[in-house]
Amino acid sequence: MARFGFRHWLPAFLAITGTSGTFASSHVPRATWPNGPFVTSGRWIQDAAGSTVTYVGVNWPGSLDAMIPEGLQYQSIESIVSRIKGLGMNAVRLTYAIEMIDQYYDNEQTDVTIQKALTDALGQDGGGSVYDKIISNNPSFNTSTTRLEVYDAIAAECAKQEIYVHLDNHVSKAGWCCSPLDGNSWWGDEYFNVDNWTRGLSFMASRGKTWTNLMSMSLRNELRIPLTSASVANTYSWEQWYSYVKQGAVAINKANADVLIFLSGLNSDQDLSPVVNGTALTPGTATFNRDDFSGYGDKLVLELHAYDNIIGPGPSNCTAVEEKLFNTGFKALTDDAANQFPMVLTEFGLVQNGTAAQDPYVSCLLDYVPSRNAGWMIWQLGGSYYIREGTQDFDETWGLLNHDWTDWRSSDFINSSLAPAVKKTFTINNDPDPNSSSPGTSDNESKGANLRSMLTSGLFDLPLPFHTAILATLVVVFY
Ligand SMILES: *[C@@H]1O[C@H](CO)[C@@H](O)[C@H](O)[C@H]1NC(C)=O
Ligand SMILES: *[C@@H]1O[C@H](CO)[C@@H](O)[C@H](O)[C@H]1NC(C)=O
Ligand SMILES: *[C@@H]1O[C@H](CO)[C@@H](O)[C@H](O)[C@H]1NC(C)=O
Ligand SMILES: *[C@@H]1O[C@H](CO)[C@@H](O)[C@H](O)[C@H]1NC(C)=O
Ligand SMILES: *[C@@H]1O[C@H](CO)[C@@H](O)[C@H](O)[C@H]1NC(C)=O
Ligand SMILES: *[C@@H]1O[C@H](CO)[C@@H](O)[C@H](O)[C@H]1NC(C)=O
Ligand SMILES: *[C@@H]1O[C@H](CO)[C@@H](O)[C@H](O)[C@H]1NC(C)=O
Ligand SMILES: CC(=O)N[C@H]1CO[C@H](CO)[C@@H](O)[C@@H]1O
Repeated sequence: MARFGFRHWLPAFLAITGTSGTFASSHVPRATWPNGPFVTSGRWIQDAAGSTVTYVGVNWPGSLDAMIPEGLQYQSIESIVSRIKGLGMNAVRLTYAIEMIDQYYDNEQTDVTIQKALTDALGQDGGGSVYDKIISNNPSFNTSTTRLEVYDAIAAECAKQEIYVHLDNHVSKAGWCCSPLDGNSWWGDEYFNVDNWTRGLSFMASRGKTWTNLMSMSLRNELRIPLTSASVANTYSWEQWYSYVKQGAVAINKANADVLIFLSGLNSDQDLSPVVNGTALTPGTATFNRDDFSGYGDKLVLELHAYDNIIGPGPSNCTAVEEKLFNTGFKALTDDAANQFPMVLTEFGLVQNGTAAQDPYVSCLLDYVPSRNAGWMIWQLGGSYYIREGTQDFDETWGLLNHDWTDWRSSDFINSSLAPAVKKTFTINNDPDPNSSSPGTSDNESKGANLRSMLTSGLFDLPLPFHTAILATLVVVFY
């Protein structure tokens, strides 16, 4: 399709937000987009011109049983990416399973076709029917199209529409995530083989070199205590975390030195505080040291997740939500941090059924995270899965889109919560953009500088009782 630029999406975006004034200044297409590679400078992500980049996007799962990004039996890749663009967002967190790469190596270094992957996951009838629908919505695919070619096509369409791709290793064995019993929890867990993992990270980092818009990769989604084995559970610690994180980071950086590398924490990625505080990575005494990432210390970004269904009901008010986020990692954005990093809240979300859209927890997040100049990505875009936990065509009540991906599940949430938060994120950052002509996003350097210094001055430094990782993980609730 033709380039899907500013003029195309702007009217839809303004209609959604119901305004004609301020909007995301960083979304005006430039000849140089994406202007990578990105680097970090203190708490900021910057493009090659030194301009601040703030990720705002959605999750798009591709790591469930079929190992094909979801939704293609209902919509074309182009129209799904247009949804992301229509919200004014600039990024997608695309998930994949290490098993996809394991199968590539098992299959004489040839990826499995989507036709076979669907039959393997859904059976002959289910797989055949979904395959036919995928081809009818996405006619450039055929019997020889592989899963990796679908990833390539998504990245290409995202590039066309100027959406950054963040690749997320969600699981080792493909499937729904993330219980402490699923064998995917922690290095050495039943399916989480360390060598397969580093091989998979390297492989995807190399593959992504052919994409113009792969800006970053994660090491691993939601690390958690493995309850499948006492001996593996005994290795669940910050000290071990650090040793594996360094291995994973090397694997990505050697294969692709351009991408940013996202570090996720313990307790289902709800804690990175020893890294931020520079305290001991227990049970050892060593502390996080950027020199351990020699030559690419400026490529590291932190990611946290926040759900209110973990440890029972979440904090009941915004002060409590903010304290929790600050103490577990968002302090990285301030001068109080021993180690400053950019921070992206890569998962949070809620049931999209109208009433839940008033959830105070999510409204607090959508206020706080943009106000701290942090990035964010909501879980998740799609309305259904090819198969989840044994159920074909599983309905995703947390999806922004409805079951057949044709419309928003809760347009009220989109209009009154999500789109304004997107707008707020870009407005508050006041990202310098010579091509922006919007009145609401004046390129007022002093305004941006004042705001930034206020936000990083520690004014918001608040104490909080600390939950232990193990307790929280043991009582984790899986929605
Ligand atoms: C089948 O699809 C692949 C991309 O998935 C493409 O490269 C190839 O040219 C297509 N083959 C035919 C015969 O259309
Ligand atoms: C690691 O990958 C190989 C293929 O190279 C596969 O046979 C094996 O099952 C994988 N290991 C795990 C634990 O998944
Ligand atoms: C890190 O500092 C925050 C307060 O800024 C505190 O709440 C948290 O417990 C500290 N964590 C560690 C591991 O030092
Ligand atoms: C906010 O929640 C915290 C803990 O959840 C509680 O201690 C505090 O009193 C609450 N503050 C208000 C203003 O309700
Ligand atoms: C929305 O979903 C939540 C959680 O499943 C449920 O408690 C609530 O009753 C639902 N509300 C409506 C209006 O369906
Ligand atoms: C959301 O905005 C769209 C576009 O302006 C409108 O069509 C839709 O009715 C709105 N939905 C709600 C629930 O207000
Ligand atoms: C920029 O912001 C400062 C402080 O808010 C204000 O005093 C000044 O007039 C603004 N300048 C322009 C050109 O908008
Ligand atoms: C008016 C203006 O500043 N236009 C610029 C928009 O961005 C392109 C690409 O960076 C420049 O070439 C234009 O000069």
